Amino acid sequence: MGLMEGKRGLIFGVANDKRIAWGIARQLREQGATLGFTYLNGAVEKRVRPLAESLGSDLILSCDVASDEEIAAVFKEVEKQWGKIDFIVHSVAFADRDDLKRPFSQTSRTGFQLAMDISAYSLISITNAAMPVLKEGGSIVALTYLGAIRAIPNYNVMGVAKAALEASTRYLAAELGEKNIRVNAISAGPIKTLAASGIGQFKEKLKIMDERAPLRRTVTQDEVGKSAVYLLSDLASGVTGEIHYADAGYNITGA
Ligand code: NAD
Ligand code: 0WE
Repeated sequence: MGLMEGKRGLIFGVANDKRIAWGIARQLREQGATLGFTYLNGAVEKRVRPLAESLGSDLILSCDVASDEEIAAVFKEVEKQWGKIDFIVHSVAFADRDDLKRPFSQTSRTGFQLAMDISAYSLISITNAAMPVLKEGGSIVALTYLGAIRAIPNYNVMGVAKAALEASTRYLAAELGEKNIRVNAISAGPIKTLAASGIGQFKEKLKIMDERAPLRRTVTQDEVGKSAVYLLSDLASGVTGEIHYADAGYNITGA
């Protein structure tokens, strides 16, 4: 019997089959979870719908996490269709591309606000809106990156947003523990096929990581997915407020 048998949950941030959220979805499904998906907009929907359906999902909803109204509408619909849920995956991040290139000190006020809003505040808003459907407790997992705690070249304003996301994970965990809601984050190592691969010398960095990380390689989407299964399942029933490194050990040696 699967570790997630009888559990239902929602995944924010599947855009295509290369993404971390998709590795997580696959692993959750393999363990018997029933999945719902949200997508950013119509352009993304075209790719997400067939993927979601291939995992037997029929709850596929539009949600721009910049909008509290859209987030509320998602959980209204979830309540209508499912009544309650057991887990949520937050796999959403966005910063202005220029802010991942120019010197960090030149980050604009609006660029800072955008990165913070989409990449960090959205976890708080989603958690708050989910409270009515997390009736019997639950588990929430967000995706973060080492740039939250180290100054990684070019990660810039995203690092600041991830620091806020990690702190939010701890504050939410502290508050919601009494309702048996656990909140954790997975700090994933850099993954080869990503939107950010266009960013300065990323390929070269990945190669160096392959040589220096303890496992002498990068992690895969499915390995991050297996960590998510652990944190979302009853295996981690005593774990909350944790930043879990699924990164082939890269955080301990640097790369
Ligand atoms: P990705 O760019 O595909 O993921 C970002 C997702 O956020 C996309 O699905 C996009 O549609 C969605 N999104 C952006 N703005 C949105 C909005 N306003 N409303 C709703 N959705 C919105 O790339 P990914 O690499 O799979 O990243 C997923 C998560 O993992 C992110 O939080 C990222 O920071 C984190 N992460 C990625 C890596 C990596 O190397 N790829 C490493 C560590 C952590
Ligand atoms: O969190 C991320 C990237 C998230 C991201 C990616 C983009 C590209 C497209 C946020 N906003 C945007 N905006 C866009 O317009 N990662 C952990 C992957 C990543 O991004 C980097 C990295 C790594 C690793 C950027 C610079 C240096 C390293």
